[in-house]
Amino acid sequence: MPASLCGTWDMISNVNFDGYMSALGISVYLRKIALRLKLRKVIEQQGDQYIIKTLSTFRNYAISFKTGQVFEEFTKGLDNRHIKSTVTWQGNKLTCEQVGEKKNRGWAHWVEGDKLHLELHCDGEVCKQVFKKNVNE
Ligand code: VL7
Repeated sequence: MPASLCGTWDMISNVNFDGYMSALGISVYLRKIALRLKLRKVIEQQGDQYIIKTLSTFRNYAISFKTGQVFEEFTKGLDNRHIKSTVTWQGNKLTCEQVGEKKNRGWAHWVEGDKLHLELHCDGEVCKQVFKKNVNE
């Protein structure tokens, strides 16, 4: 069993978020705002049902899904695209494939020690974010 992703996690590093956002076609204006944000992840799980919230002072975003079942995702307030997403466990990584207009789009979450890792990819761009567990929330 992989380590639980559940909890509240606060971003401590963010590499190539700008490249990832560029690949998604986000404007320079929005990218500048987004780059300053300290994102928080709140992850809840009941069996194979998950909720992942991405929180910030600027915008929030949430998805809810069951592993192994394709779902319609609308990336509201992000790049505003409709995509078909599927989340599955690949070893210790919770991975999502996001099929739509953008090629090779998806993400993977995993836990290493007391850190939550997230790799976001789109086209050839890979963004790497690391989060530290927030034990107060
Ligand atoms: C979600 C943002 C940048 C537009 C606003 C920035 C506001 C806060 O897919 C993601 O998370 C997965 C895995 O944890 C679960 O949904 C990443 C943030 C990526 C892409 C687009 C900039 C405008 C960001 C919501």
